[in-house]
Amino acid sequence: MTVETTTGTPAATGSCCSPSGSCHGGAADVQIGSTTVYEVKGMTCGHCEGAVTEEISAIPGVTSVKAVAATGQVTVVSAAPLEESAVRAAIDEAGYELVGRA
Ligand SMILES: [Cu+2]
Repeated sequence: MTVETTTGTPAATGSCCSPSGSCHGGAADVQIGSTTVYEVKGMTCGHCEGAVTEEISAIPGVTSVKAVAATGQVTVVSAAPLEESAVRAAIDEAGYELVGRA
């Protein structure tokens, strides 16, 4: 077997996002959308989580909702920052109370 000696392999130092080889200009705003954690009062079980999740999911621009009754925290991912009044209204509609941002 003949060993093919490759001198100066480009891949050794030319990593795509290495400090020297900037391919994205080091932009920090790669992640699209915003994530906000809200504190909700009154959730006690999975049903509560589901009710809150359903109402908040109905807000335009919301892409992901994760409600946790144990902590009372609801993580909302949206394409753009949400109006807190809209979130409050949705939580109120579900039958719970928005305490504020966690
Ligand atoms: Cu419940």
